Amino acid sequence: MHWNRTRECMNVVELRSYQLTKLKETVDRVYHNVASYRQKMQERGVIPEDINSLEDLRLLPFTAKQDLRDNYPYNMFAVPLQEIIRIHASSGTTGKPTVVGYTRRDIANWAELVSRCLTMGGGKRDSVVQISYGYGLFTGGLGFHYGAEKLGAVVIPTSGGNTRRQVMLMKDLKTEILACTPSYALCIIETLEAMGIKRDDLNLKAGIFGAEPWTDNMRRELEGKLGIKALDIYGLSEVIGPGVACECMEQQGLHIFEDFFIPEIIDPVTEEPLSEGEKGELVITTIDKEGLPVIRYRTRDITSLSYEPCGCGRTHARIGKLLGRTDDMLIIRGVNVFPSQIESALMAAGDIEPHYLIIVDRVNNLDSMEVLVEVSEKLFADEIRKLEQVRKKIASDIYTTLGINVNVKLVEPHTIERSEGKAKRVIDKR
Ligand code: DLL
Repeated sequence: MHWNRTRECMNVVELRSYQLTKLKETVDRVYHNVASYRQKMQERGVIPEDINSLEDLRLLPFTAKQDLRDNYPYNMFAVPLQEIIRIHASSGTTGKPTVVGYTRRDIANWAELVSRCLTMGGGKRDSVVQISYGYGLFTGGLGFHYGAEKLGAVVIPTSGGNTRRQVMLMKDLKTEILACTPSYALCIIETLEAMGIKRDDLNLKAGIFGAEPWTDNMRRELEGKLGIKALDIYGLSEVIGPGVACECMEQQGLHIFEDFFIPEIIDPVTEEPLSEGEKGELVITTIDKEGLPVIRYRTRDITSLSYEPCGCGRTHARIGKLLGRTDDMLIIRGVNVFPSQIESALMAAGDIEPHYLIIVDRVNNLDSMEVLVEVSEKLFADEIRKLEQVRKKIASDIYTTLGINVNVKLVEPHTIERSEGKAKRVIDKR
């Protein structure tokens, strides 16, 4: 099933030529309409006429979140404000948020992209879609909303939170597709259990989970507990929001919609391009955006690219499941660790609940990592010896996969804070 076969299954030669045409238009537009792009290009001695092949993309300067901050709020918009009909903002942890703007056409294109993602999850005109991503400045809720409406689905805009009510509606209204963060899906699962609702009492078929890293092991947990196919969706506000890339039913990586975005993978330190399959920082150029086009935007997200044909028939390249953000990478006694790697090791250990918290500190000038993990009610009631065995096994599994010693602490069920949106899994006290 495809939402837009012409575009999603485009012959690759045609796709490249289409991309080049759109890239040239975009570069020309930002050069003339956005002072900071013009200035950066001038510093590099590049003019729009220099872009004559897709490889010429490399001549262009990178764009970083800092550029958006420096031009806060509107200076990177490529159209006058009268053409902007929507603003979203990404939740910066410090300082001002990053403000992004959409024209009417951008909103329509975004809906097209999210409709494609929902279709990947089996969504159809008569599907009941519950949107439990937060509505508001965050792009998750409204991004999904317009996509699901465009699909023609029955849209239930519950937003995040009020989980018991959320679950009641899910059951009564026979929700088939659930859209939320994977950590909120965990919270929903717990609430289902607390309310005595079994997965067979529900009508759920698929979950479209994203906005934060999650592992294949977590996927198995969510699929098993909800009896669904769980698909990964990726996106970021600066590029458009959810719908930059999404998994199809093959679950072998996320198709990045190449008729709208050109992906590159670079070494985050040297900024040199990496080849297919190599892990590095994802860089995205938008080629069909009016309000806020971005040129070689450094996402800080770590993944790899694959141009192998996919069983689903879509011709768009795929990015691997995201490992995490460069800024979330922890350096523990010289070893680079992503929280997702800890998640993988934990979930493989068995006997634990999928709720954990990583605490990093410096003790006597040495980095220390403590991992708090909830154990099942059953195990918690067990004898200390059994608990100690589980604890040791987890620590040794983490040592085997990551080569670092961590202090694993088993905690009582329901003691780690639950999340309705993006989970905060790391506390770095250093
Ligand atoms: O999180 C957009 C979104 C909403 C995506 C709903 C998917 C579903 P921001 O708040 O700007 O936008 O955060 C973007 O979140 O750079 C990644 O670091 C992270 N992220 C998003 N999707 C995934 C994913 C939305 N599937 C930042 N896997 C991105 C891992 C993800 N990380």
